[in-house]
Amino acid sequence: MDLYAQPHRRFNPLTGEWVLVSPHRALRPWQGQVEPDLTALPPAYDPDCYLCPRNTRAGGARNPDYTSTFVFDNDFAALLPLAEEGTPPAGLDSPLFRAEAAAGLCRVVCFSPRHDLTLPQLSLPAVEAVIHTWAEQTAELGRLPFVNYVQVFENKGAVMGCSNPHPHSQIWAGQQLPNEPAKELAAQNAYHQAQGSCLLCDYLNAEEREGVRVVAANEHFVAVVPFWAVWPFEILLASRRHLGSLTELQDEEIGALAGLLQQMLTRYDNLFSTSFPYSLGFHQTPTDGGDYPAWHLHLHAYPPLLRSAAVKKFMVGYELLAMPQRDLTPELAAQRLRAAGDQHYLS
Ligand code: H2U
Ligand code: ZN
Repeated sequence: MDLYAQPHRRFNPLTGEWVLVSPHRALRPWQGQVEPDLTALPPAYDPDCYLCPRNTRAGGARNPDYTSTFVFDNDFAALLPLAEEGTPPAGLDSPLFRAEAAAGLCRVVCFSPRHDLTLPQLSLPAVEAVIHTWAEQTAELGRLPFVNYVQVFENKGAVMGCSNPHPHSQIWAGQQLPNEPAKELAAQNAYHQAQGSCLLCDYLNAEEREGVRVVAANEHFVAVVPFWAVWPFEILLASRRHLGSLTELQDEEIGALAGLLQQMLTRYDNLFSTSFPYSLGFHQTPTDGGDYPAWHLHLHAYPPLLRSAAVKKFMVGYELLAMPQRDLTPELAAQRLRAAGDQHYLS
């Protein structure tokens, strides 16, 4: 079987799901060169932005004159701390109509006072401050009795449904393990039991030996387009050291993570000379007090763009009804990201 020419499916060992790869469809010409999009560069401060320093938010609260990261409770939180436990209402006690209370807390983390600077454009110390904040929030929220899992994520770009251009991330900390981490927990535990080693430690070693899907790496972290990537330029970034949570990162590792995150996001922006949209987030150990020796801290980045700043991949049709599918091979995607360079196109 030729993985670069023939339709085939690839297995995602982290979720137990398959992706269909159709490389023969991607043989059409690649229009690599694109003009930088300089038309809509935002101002450093926007008086109408809900997240800029000193401005009033949608909920009526006023932001402080912050100078580094700024964290606040989401004014429109999807999870609330006081979920009512107990018997569900009549009719909801059947296996066909299951529901349970879901407590939690949602916060917003502004990266910096600057309305115009995304993660790859901030200084390295500013990105380190963001990672420190994510780790502190994970520790603080994880200690709450009703929080058993802390999801740190950034949703960037209007095309991803991001409602505010001021660079920020979100944290949803909840009572239950959500679907994706739950699948990964089961898969990592099963692999650990069967092989006696860590799935992602073994995977990173194998990827580094092969090299073709590695986008960037440094002393402490490696970023690859995973063998089983679903999104065209999907990236999996993981620590070389086996650790489970952002809270376990040492200062030197935070510096290395900031550097590699900036480098991969710079490559994203350079690819189509645009501020690259994506959803990214960390998968880390649950905070229910249990031991999770098989869990390996990692970050997923899921960007929707396919061929240019304007051409997006849609997860519809076969993907919605059967399984995800891609044309561009992960190996070619990694090659293009390596070729995109690590000097930001706006710098
Ligand atoms: P996005 O990351 O999808 O843009 O969402 C921004 C979040 O910020 C969203 O969850 C919150 C929204 O509820 N928000 C506030 O809490 N206060 C505001 O004044 C504006 C936005
Ligand atoms: Zn702003």
